[in-house]
Amino acid sequence: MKKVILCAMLLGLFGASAGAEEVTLRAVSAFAEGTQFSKNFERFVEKVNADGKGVIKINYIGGPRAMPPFEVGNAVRTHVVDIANVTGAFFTNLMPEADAGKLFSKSMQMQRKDGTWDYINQLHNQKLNAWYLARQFHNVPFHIYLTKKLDKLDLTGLKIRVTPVYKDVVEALGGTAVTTAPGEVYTALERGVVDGYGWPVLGIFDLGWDKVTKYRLEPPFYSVEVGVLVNLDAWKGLTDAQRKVLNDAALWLEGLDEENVAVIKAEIDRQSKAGIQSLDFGAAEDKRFLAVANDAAWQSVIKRSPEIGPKLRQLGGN
Ligand code: 173
Repeated sequence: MKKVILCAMLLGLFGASAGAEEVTLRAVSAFAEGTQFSKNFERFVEKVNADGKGVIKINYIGGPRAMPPFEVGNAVRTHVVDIANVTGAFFTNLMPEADAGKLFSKSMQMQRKDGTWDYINQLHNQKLNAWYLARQFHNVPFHIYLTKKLDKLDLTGLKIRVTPVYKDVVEALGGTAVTTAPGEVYTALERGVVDGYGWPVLGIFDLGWDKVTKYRLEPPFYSVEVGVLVNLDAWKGLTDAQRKVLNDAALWLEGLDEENVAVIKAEIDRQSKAGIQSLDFGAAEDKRFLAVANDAAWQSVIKRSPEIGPKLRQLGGN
């Protein structure tokens, strides 16, 4: 009996001290360190490490030098890492609906209020074994950039570098889609393997693409989605105090999206100073482009996921 009590006491003590211990999460980013779509995540890591002293710590391993970007989603799923900064377009192989985030341009404050985040989080729980902690860049659109001038809104005969974000719209406009990770875009352009590429309005200077880019096709379309995903087992293993540090920092991170309006203005200016011309075929063609982009994307999501796709569309994607 004494032994049992002693054991229970020891276990109890051990349990208590384990719960009070600082936990360390291993993190990676699908985007290069210090570049546009890693920057705010890196600020988030700093904030967690400052606010979470003695409670929770993030050990940031790095970007694509540490792990190929298209493997990051699977690394979260299988708990090779605990937390990651990654866009859904990089793991549609595991979760066909993952790139639908680009069709939700509502603020995250709204998405958390109206049930959108909740539904998207559940999908990540079920399909990727991940907790959808935060979503960044809802107010940053994409463009197609070109090395050649077009005389009409038609990509026939052109090869365009894509990810699942742009594949459907590029094909709907007659282009040939060539999938590459961001790290291969420069070489593909330089060697003429592609005549253009899809990318957000921000970030083309980070990897030197401005040197091989001549035109930015209008209009801007969709909405960047870069999520912060936590392996679901890791998430469930955290204490309330540890989760609170992450949640508070996640809301703060989402709030950083307010900076994007000014950042976009400055970046467009920088692009034109770098000699990149805006290619615009007028209001009617812009409207047609957006309709084609929107329809092609939803059709593709619904085709890949016939049950969930329509539900996502109903949730107020565009
Ligand atoms: O690689 C990409 O073009 C891509 O899909 C993406 C998604 C979000 C942010 C930046 C790039």
